Amino acid sequence: MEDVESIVARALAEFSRAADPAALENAKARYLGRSGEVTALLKGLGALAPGERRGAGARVNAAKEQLERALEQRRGELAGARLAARLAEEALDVTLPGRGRGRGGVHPVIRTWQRVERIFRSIGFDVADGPEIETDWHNFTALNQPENHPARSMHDTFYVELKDAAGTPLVLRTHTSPMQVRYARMHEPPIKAIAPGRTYRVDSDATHSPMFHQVEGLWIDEHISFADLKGVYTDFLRRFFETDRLQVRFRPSFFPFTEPSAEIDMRFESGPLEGKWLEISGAGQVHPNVVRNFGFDPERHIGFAFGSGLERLTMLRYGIDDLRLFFDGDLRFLGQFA
Ligand code: 2U9
Repeated sequence: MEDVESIVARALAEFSRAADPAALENAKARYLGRSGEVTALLKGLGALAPGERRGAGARVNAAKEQLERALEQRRGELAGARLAARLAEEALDVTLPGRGRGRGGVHPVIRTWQRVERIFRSIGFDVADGPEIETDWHNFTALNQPENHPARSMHDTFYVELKDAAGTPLVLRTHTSPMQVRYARMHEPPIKAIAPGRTYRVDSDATHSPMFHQVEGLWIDEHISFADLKGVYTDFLRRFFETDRLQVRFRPSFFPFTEPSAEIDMRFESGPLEGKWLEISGAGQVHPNVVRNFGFDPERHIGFAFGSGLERLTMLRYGIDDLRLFFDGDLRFLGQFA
């Protein structure tokens, strides 16, 4: 039978070869486990003659203790090696400079909004502000939009579950005009104001978003004409697009809140869009019924109004060809305006 010393030598060699805790525990089982080699020696002591038993017992027990100490030591070494590997892998260089906070930027449509406000303020226009959830009266009735007008349908307008004092459902404003109505009813002519803001319509495709931005202008006075409207709007466009080489034309049109009404087109005389007439706005003389709803006498006060889409102005200014880019939140696009 193999002597205790050589079993111990084999066990010690296996313990030190074990590269991970699982291999070490397997090696332990082979020697100190229930059917391990050292355990077998201990079990075999009973079969020895009483004279030999004491000496053999002492040797086997000493071997068992030696192996247990070696096992503990190797467990410690493997745990230490594992910790060292993790520390190396997850090392942090605390001397590196911090990443800092990302710098945000103003959304391109909001840049346009701010730019439009600045230009109109500089030519004497005030800026009106008002609620996005509106009464039916301010959004439609005051603007000469009759009861059966298709814009009032649920297909075109978002209704909310709240109602006004008369029990009529409130709407998400479909244009910024109700702000102009509120402003006009709180001021006396002459009135010069723009109303920029978010507006909502049940519409969603490549060229329409259910939420979009408008800016409307309103000018009410005693002796003004289409010439004043054209002069102000042309001046605005030239400053907005930073070029005097830009032409403006009016084409007849129809809106319930203006009479007569016009579409405003513009044409660049140079640049990538040179020579092409582009629709940019709607406009007109404020309808006498609307002037009456302001509380003014249409025989005395005459008003001009225009309305433009802020997304459209932004797309033409920066050469953007897809409306959806404004609403996707893609930083590769938005970062260009930071
Ligand atoms: C009041 C009275 C009249 C504003 C006007 C338009 C014509 C117009 C559209 C342009 C693109 C809206 O953003 S858009 O889809 N607007 O065509 N807006 S006249 O007329 C008003 C406004 C307020 C009290």
